[in-house]
Amino acid sequence: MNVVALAGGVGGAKLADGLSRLNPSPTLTVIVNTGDDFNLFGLHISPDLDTVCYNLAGMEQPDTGWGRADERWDAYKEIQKLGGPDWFRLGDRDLATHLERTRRLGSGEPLSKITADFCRVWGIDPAVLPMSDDPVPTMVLTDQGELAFQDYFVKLGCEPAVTGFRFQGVEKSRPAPGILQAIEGADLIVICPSNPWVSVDPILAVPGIRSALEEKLVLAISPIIAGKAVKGPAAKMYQEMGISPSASAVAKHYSNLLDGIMIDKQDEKLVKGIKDRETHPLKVICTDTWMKTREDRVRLAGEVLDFGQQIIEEV
Ligand code: FO1
Repeated sequence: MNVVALAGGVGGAKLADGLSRLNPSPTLTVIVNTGDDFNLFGLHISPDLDTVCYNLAGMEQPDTGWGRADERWDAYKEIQKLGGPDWFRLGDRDLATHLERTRRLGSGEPLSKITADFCRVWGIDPAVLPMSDDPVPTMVLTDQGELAFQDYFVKLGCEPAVTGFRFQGVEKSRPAPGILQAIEGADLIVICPSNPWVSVDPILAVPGIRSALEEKLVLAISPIIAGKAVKGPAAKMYQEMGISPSASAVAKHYSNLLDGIMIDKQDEKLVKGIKDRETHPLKVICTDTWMKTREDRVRLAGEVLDFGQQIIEEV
């Protein structure tokens, strides 16, 4: 089966990892949000690309889900001593990724090519594609004004109240090479349990991606369980945007793009409402969507493919 997964952040990385470890494994392409990318110390940092890659390579930091396992923090501690910016923690091994990526970007290579080369070195089988080679930084509109994404997310700890989002330059951006072909050839599109507002919407906003997906079988996994986000500010964002956070809100968020949604068994009471809604009723599977262990990732990924297969066979 040809599968394309849309991912950003830790939840997306975990499910992408589960999909890649299935046996038999699908032919997998992971399209990753780069709206979180930013520059620090002159380095180009791509947190979601790195989180996805480190997880696929089995070398992620288990406590946080981002950054490298067995990390050392010598450079970070020295920067702290010098009074430099320490709000964004960059480990020594992780720094090597940013240094080499920045060097290659500086000599004119596209992010997609650099990512593909890194993936080869790290022994990653799936194709990992940044949503675009063009910069599309996410700006968060808040009660404290417009903030660059990492300033909102890490420096201010998602404290400001959100009023909207702007994906800067998105209208002129192009999907990275290989994205439209991968979608075209896909039997199933999986929207991973990533933050709909700031991990998935930036991908969908790149011209050509959403319309290509509309032709396809698309399943999402809700990142909201029992009204709370497994990780990060998704539920807080829904609330601040005047929407009660729930798996139903996630289903509505993706509106006519979806064919089905997987929600957590804690949200069983929402199944009927999503299945029977007047506009665009969806197929729903209720299961344990919380990925605590690597085995959970693979089990959930298997259930996602079974769900897709079931819909393919019904048509
Ligand atoms: N998230 C934090 O909350 N604090 C950090 O210091 C931090 C450092 C960091 C370094 C490298 C990296 O790839 C990711 C890092 N993240 C950090 C996570 C990241 O900024 C966010 O989780 C994503 O951008 C949201 O998906």
